[in-house]
Order: sequence, then C-alpha cells, then structure tokens
Amino acid sequence: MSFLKRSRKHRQNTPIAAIESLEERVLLSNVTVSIDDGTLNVRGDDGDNKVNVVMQSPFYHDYGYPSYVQSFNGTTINGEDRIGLFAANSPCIPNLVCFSVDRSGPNPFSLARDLIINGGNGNDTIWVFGANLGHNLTINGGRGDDSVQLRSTSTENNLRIFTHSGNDRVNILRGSLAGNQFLLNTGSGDDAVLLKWLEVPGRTSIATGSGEDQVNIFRAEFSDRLSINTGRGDDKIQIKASEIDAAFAIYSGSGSDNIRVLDTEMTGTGRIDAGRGDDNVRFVDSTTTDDLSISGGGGTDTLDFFRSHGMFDSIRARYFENGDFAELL
Ligand SMILES: [Ca+2]
Ligand SMILES: [Ca+2]
Ligand SMILES: [Ca+2]
Repeated sequence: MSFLKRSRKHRQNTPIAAIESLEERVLLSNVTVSIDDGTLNVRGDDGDNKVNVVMQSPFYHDYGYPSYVQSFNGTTINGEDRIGLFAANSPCIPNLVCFSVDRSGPNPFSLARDLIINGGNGNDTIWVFGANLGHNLTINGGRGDDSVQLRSTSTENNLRIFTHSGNDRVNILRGSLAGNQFLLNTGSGDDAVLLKWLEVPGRTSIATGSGEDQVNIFRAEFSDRLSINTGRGDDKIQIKASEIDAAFAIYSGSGSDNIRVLDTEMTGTGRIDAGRGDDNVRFVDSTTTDDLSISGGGGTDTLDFFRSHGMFDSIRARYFENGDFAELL
C-alpha cells in the first residue's frame, strides 16, 4: 500500500486540527513519470522528492532483472510506490503499473531515447542505477539542497547535471560515459562533487559557482578538454589517480583555495589559476608532458611538488610566494 493511501485512511478517523498538523508533518511529494516521444520523463513536484531509477545493467549481465522507478521516504511515483519499465528483454514486475520503453538503442540494455529527471524545488534525492542510455541523460535538481547519485550509468551522447542554488551533492560512481560531453553545474551554495571511476571521451565542464565547494575526482579519464571552475568561496579541488589526455583548465576563483593533483598523468597543455586569496597548490607523484601554466593570483600562495620534480621543465608559474617553486626562482 502506498504512503498516500495509508495517509488517506488515517485521515478518515482524525479530527480536523490533527489533520492539519499531520499534513504539515508528513508533507507528501509525488513524482510524475511519463514517456513522451520515447523520452522517459521523471518530474518532481515542489516537495522533497526521493526517487530511484533502476535499469538493468550490462555491468552485471543480469538480463532478467526488472527496471523501475521507485520512491522512498514518503515520495510517490504517479501515486504509487513503484512504476515498472517494461521492454522485451526486461520483464514487468508482477502487479505493477508498467510503462513500455524503447530499449532498441546501441545495445540490448539501452534506453533508446533520453532520460530527463527534474527534481523541481525542494530538497530532492535523485538516484540512477545501471542506466545505459542510447542518447542523453539530463538531471535538473532545481532549487533546494539536492543529492544526485549515478552508479554504473552511461550515455551514448551527453550527460548533463544542473543542481542550481542550495547546498548540493553530486556523486558519480562507477559511471562509464561512453558518450560525448559531460556538463555539470552545481550553481550557488556549498556544493560537493565526487567523480569516481569515470571515463569521458568528450569534453568535460564542471562549474560549482559561489560557495565553499569541493570537487573530488578519483580514477577518472578525460580524453577531451577538461574545465573545472569552482567560482568564489574557499574551494577544495582534488584530482587523484587520473589521466587528463587533452588541454585542461582549472580556475578556483577568489577565496583561499586548495588544489591537489595526486598520482595523475597530464598530457595536454594545462592552465591552473587559483585566483585571489591565500591558495595552496600541490602536486604529488604526478607528471605532465606538455606546457603547464600556473598562477597563484593575489594573496600569499604556496606551490609544492612532492615526487613530481620532473614537472619543472614544463611549468611556468607566477604569483607564488611559498613552496618548492618559489625556492627554485
Ligand atoms: Ca530541488
Ligand atoms: Ca548549489
Ligand atoms: Ca566556490
């Protein structure tokens, strides 16, 4: 039985004053799922929506596993707890309302068209698990403190995530983006981004706007241009055990920022600008084979290298007062 139905039943025996306080307390939210021209649309209302899109995944070779859109913690999906996604190779869950989706994309697991998820206003939790999309995946968190998590999810074309104002968290885990561009903009607020085990053949643009932001990249591979801009505020950027095989630019804007590049290979021309504020830039066990220009900007800045001294030949550094590079000058 859905949360909505339980609540209605409860309401029949409850005095009016108690109903009002009950509705305030368990403010129900609903997510509307529809298929429009083959695109799977998932739209949250202005409440705090919690939604999980699960699709059978080629990663697990679990051919018979059903695909569905599920709610949790008080959110309903088209008034139900769960909506099935039916396709020839993906059975409908018994006793469930099921939508037929076209999964005739590049492989038997693909959703042929787009998946678009809009959280709307409110503090939304949006999870996508195992989706393999023949086209684009677009997630709009809307206003509020949103949490977006992708796991084992890939697109043939673009991945776009926008979380707007609010303190947002975006985790992309074990995602293989066999597609084109990756655009992430977390808007204003103190945002946290974690990218782990991610491949992007197309361009990548990560922008976290004003606020004290954290960008953590671990075991990622960027084959085309990479741009990271964390805007104003005291930001932390860490790139670890990754490969950057094209031109890249990292801007951390004003504020006292911390930029760490650990165990990472860079083969394209690079530019790092830490902007105003007392910034700290540090390379550990990292290499670059092309020109890298680093600016500390205004403030008292530190540039350090640990087991990365082979990088000196390719580096042009300006506006650093402290650290290994300052000693070299
Ligand atoms: Ca939201
Ligand atoms: Ca934000
Ligand atoms: Ca910022």
